[in-house]
Amino acid sequence: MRILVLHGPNLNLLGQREPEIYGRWTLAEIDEALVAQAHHTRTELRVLQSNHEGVLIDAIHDARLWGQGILINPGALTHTSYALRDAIAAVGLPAVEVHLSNVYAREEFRHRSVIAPVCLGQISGFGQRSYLLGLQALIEHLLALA
Ligand code: CA2
Repeated sequence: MRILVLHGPNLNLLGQREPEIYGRWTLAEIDEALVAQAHHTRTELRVLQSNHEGVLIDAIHDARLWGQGILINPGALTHTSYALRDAIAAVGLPAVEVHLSNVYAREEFRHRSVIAPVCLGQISGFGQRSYLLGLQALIEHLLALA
């Protein structure tokens, strides 16, 4: 199985700023933990962080040719990007949305995700564990289809 893991804008700063909100793990540490977890089910991850909406959209389009699912933290694009939402809907790959922070316990503009309606589900508020829980849910979903 092959899964695309996408990290959206500013997540490259993880571990360097606002640890009280986003935790102390760097993105490289999160990716390492995801790859280790995926390994148990012989799942290959292709990981990308970008600060550019179009780069994320291109990666989603490409995943149609090689992947079975998408794990995504869209960052602030969660709340604004109909283009990212349309890309996920267009490729039709099962996607899971994850957030480090509990977006519903924060500012009101973070309470709405335009991405969530085209995902299998959303996990929010468990720090780096949100990613691991999201990956587990996605892999279990894909295995149930196989
Ligand atoms: O909680 C999450 O994972 C978010 O997707 C993070 C986004 C935010 O806009 C969403 O509402 C919730 C922000 C990512 C910025 O990451 C930073 C990391 C360290 C320092 C500053 C920003």
